[in-house]
Amino acid sequence: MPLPKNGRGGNGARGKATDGALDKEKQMAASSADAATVLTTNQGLQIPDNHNSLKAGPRGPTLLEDFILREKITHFDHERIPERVVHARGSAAHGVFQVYKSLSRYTRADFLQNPDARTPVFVRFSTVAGARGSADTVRDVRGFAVKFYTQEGNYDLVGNNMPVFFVQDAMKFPDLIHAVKPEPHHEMPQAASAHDSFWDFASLMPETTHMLMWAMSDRAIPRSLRMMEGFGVHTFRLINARGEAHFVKFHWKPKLGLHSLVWDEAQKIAGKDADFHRRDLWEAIEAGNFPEWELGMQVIEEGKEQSLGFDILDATKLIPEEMVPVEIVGKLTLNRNPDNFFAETEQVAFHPGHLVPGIDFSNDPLLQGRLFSYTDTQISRLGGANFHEIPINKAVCPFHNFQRDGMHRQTVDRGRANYEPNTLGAGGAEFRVDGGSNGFQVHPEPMESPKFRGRSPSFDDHFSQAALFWHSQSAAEKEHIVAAFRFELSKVDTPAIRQRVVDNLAHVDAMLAKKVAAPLGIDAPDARAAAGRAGFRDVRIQLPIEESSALAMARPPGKGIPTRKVAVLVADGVEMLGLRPLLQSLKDAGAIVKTVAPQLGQVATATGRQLPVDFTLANAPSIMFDAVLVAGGPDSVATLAGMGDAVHYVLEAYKHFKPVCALGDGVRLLQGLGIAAGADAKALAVHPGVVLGAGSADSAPETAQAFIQAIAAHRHWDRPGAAAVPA
Ligand code: HDD
Repeated sequence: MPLPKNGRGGNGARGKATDGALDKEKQMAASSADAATVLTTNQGLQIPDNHNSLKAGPRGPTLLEDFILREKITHFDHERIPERVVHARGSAAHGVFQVYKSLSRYTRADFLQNPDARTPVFVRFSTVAGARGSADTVRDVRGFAVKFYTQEGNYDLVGNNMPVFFVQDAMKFPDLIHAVKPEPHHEMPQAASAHDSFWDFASLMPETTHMLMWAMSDRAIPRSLRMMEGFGVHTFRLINARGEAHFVKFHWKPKLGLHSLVWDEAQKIAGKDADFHRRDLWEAIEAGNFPEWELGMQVIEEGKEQSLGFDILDATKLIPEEMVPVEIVGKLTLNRNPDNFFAETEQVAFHPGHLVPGIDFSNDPLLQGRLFSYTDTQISRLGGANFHEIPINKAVCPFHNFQRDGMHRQTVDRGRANYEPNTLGAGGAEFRVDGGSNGFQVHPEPMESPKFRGRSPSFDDHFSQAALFWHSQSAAEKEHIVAAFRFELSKVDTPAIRQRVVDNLAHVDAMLAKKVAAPLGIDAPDARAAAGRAGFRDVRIQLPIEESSALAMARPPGKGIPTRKVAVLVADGVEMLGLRPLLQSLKDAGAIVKTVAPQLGQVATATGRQLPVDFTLANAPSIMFDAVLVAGGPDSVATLAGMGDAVHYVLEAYKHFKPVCALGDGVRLLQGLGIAAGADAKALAVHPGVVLGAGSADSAPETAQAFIQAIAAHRHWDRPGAAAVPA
């Protein structure tokens, strides 16, 4: 490895970021292996027979001397490493990050200076509670961890898709995770918070209330990893070249908009396709539909943070965008799938303490605890202190120090000098690092205070931001939150725990608590009972706003429908005249259109041609799609109308508030299901998100426009009768 030109004052000359995007790819390629042409042992010995062990005769026992068999089995026996204690299930991709303009005003971080510089990144998304093999669409927080391979070292922004956290102090993290993970006596339930121990803990820790609101909201069941926001959560510091500091909160805003699933749908997908999010990310990147996020920053001048009213060191608080706007500063694009899941996605090691000059911590006690945890966990997970040498973790800039040896050391350090200062190193000149203005500089935050084990009183308010979140939601989102609390608490066996949760919720909003409690077989919520319990503090800060639109997912519908998936239900006799131009319009708008039929192969069209079939009704149910289109043609529709699977397909899409479009005779199918009422297409009472088309070539543009608009709106929550459709 080339040594950096270290002079006095640490890292001297280092490459300035220009187009670094390929650096990581090249570096990874240097460690990659292609498919074998001959088979060898790990020592390079060619193996002529990979099917048979060495035996004492054709029917005799296997011989201990079979070193080839032993090497193969031994390696296999050790193929697994411990999964992450949290965030075990994840999916990742490579990409690039670029700032829109220099951020030198705020930070000296090299990768945030030059809009032409492309910094390679590796991003891993994850669920928190489930094991490595658990389902993707469970109700959970999602991890959003970004590793920037900058010319000044790796910078990791290890965030989540929610801007706040359950607890305020790292001291409570192991308790939180023990409580949410499967219960220790029987290891159930998998990847779910809907059980006694989680809600027992949560109900005894009112500081969890704000995050509970997020976790029970639709944010916890994203439609796609590509359609969720990300947050650095903690307050960090940016330091500019003059040493001036600003506090900062980081945001990732998805270019595809913010979208969720419906809870019933999410649960079904978990069974039908446990890899739903992983597959979606993989396929989008393979198809060249590179997901993008914009980086946003809320910047607060040091000294001004006091005026916010709450403590920016408290990770259960966010800064409403109405109080400090989010400045959009750059773009992240994911454009390459990993070559090998284990080598990259599994072995990547993030750490909030992987910093670059110009970015620093705050004193958030949750963040401070994380600074210890991540290296420690990597040592246990990746088997030693040299995990920075694993290709996916390796910095693209030169790195050098006198940390040596240890398990699985890759680097062959040359020479005698493994200490500093020295004169026996390269060139014989004295090598000494003793300060200077290069490299990472500690922000000299003044600090003098007696030691203290406790919480700052400025962390005492647990409800005002939970209430802000609740009041900011749309009517549909509020309903979903109530339903989520009810679902989770109905799985809690101990009535006293259910009671404590709703008593706490009464401090957020009386109506919310009452609605949640109604079907739970417990007493009406009692805010006073909550206030009387140990650990409860009824402290409120006054927020200058009562609602924040950025906290709701409901937004004005976007115009585009890129990568939205549309199922087209067809059977023999399908009428193509109006269908073909409609499908073309959908594809032109960026949608992914798939034909779904009773069987694979082809269906015969009304004119006797062949239409290829992508999926069967059974293997790609409506929950795999964003919208459903029932094609026309009397025979095709008659076949579908007679099939339970097809009828269920349409009803289920309707129940999940998805756009449903029917052409020609397909309209009758919808009428029969009560989704559209009326005698003819013109006189139909059309429900929100239901589009009816004549099925002719002439009417195709109009139908396409209406259907595209309906898909862009994603879900149609104001649809009547959806709840009445059997699940
Ligand atoms: Fe953590 C992993 C995010 C608090 C201890 N955490 C982990 C990952 C993400 C987060 C995204 C997965 C990284 C990957 O993909 O490999 N964690 C957060 C956020 C937190 C947070 C946003 C609060 C704001 N975490 C937190 C605390 C502690 C930890 C308070 C311990 C004191 N987290 C860990 C860990 C993990 C981890 C045990 C498990 C695997 C790993 O680190 O690499 O160290």
